[in-house]
Amino acid sequence: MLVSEAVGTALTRLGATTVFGVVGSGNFHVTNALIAGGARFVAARHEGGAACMADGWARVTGEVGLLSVHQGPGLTNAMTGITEAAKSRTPLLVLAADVAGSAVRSNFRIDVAALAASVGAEAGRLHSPGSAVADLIRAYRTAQAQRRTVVLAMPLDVQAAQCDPPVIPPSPALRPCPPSAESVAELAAALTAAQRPVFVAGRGARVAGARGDLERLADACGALLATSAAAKGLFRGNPWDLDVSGGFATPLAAELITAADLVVGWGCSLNMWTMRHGRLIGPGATVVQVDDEVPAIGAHRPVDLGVVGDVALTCRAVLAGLAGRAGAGYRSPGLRERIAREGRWRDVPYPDEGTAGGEPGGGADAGGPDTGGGGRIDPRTLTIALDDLLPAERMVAVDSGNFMGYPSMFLSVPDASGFCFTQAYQSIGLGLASAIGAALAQPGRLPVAALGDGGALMGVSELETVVRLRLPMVIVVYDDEAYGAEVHHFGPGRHPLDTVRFPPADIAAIGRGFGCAGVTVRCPADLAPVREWLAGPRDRPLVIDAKVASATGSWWLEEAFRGH
Ligand SMILES: Cc1ncc(C[n+]2csc(CCOP(=O)(O)OP(=O)(O)O)c2C)c(N)n1
Ligand SMILES: [Mg+2]
Repeated sequence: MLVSEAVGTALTRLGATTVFGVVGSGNFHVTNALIAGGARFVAARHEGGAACMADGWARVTGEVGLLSVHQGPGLTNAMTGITEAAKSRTPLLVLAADVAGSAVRSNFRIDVAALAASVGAEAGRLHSPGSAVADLIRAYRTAQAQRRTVVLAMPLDVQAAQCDPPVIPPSPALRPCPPSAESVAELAAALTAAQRPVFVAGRGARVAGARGDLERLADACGALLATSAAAKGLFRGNPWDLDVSGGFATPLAAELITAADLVVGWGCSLNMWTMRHGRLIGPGATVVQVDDEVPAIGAHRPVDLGVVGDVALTCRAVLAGLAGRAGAGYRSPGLRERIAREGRWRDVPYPDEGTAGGEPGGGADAGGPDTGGGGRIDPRTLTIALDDLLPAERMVAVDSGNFMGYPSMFLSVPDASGFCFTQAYQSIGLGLASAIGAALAQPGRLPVAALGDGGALMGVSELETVVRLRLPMVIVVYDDEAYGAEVHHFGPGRHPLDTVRFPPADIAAIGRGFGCAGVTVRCPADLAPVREWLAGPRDRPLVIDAKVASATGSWWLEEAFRGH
């Protein structure tokens, strides 16, 4: 058989079910072999979108995402999405066609391995027809077992050569690593001594499926629970859940985390975002980090105790080691009541900065231009109203920009698999495509893509994909007619802002042009068509062009610029 067929066949035998991509001559045969083997191919309109879809899908399913691209520009177009995946430790395999080694004058020639390495992805290659299947299996298992993004170069001459039908050697199940007995004893002692312990769980806790174990241990020592933004939703429904720690933390969460005498990061890097550059760690607080990878420990913050081990296994071992010695810790009936009262952003009072307009905006199917009289809705009021309107079973994906805290803080999610937060590379324009991948991974949930107008227009080509796939997606665009992040960052310095401001764009009409329903929202009353759309049949996506008030920058933005 041809190597291209063997690669597709081997991938489906390895467990591949879904592949995202844009097909050109170089990945045509491999992609078709995948389909012939039973995989679903999802065509994107731009490789950057395809990469983000595969990333979003892999984050939510926990399985290896597959991306199939043409040689040269197919890969370079995908690089921003691949970088986000690599920095997020998404298990992703990129099937990257490449020119033959001898094609030194080919227009498509690039250094694939150097490109992959430069963004933190692993580089693999089909070295020869005889080794191709082994090269593929190695790349797939690296992505799977080490949660890495692997770019596999597939030279055209190797793909076109003959090879034996693939044989997949069995791979032994890998068990998570338990912590050492000494580490367990030290952490149990720290928890026993602590009066105000707080657990901050990150992506590693989510990947380990450790919610139940963390909750049991927290119950035993009276710890409060919080997550990094990437793990938002992990403790949803727990009465001691403070939600996200970091720039998006509520005033109550920030107060309680700062007052902790013990902070334990569970599969969480405790980075500048999660810990507000360390300001969420009170003076004298003991910091512990539990991670199954040695390099992660202390990488962002000095820690007093590092525990190398799987999060769930560590929880269980420490719980057994506590043997009822710990006290009530941070918990009291009064505090529980306070968390219930003040624990969500929507419970925090704010002055509504919406501006009154004349006419309401156009209805969902008005079809005409926005008729609004210039009013603008407060993004908090908008998001709280959407939180009330949208079904609780939702899948929220957020793009980057000044707006991004509003959906992250005011939209609740059912669990950590209901939130897709692609901010490891801080790129704008990824949100819509990652929402598509996440939506395909969670077909029972209402997908919600929350975008800025800048990111929405940057990634707009995938609106056609949302329509073509008939995804019942709500795409809410926080439209301030600007690169708001830059406006609010540089505005106070009285710099010229013409480069980062734009004339009004009728994004609802753009959505209708793609085949979506479109509604312009300038005040809460304009949301009535959203209710109608939700009533059904939801046979096409809904674009909400929310003309948002933006007199002031968001309060988390300052934190973001500290990170530059
Ligand atoms: C690919 C990319 N280009 C440029 C930037 C710099 N940048 C960060 S936020 C931002 C503005 C985004 O505008 P928009 O999507 O409208 O969101 P807003 O900040 O207005 O809420 C820009 C240009 C970036 N992060 N990524
Ligand atoms: Mg904007």
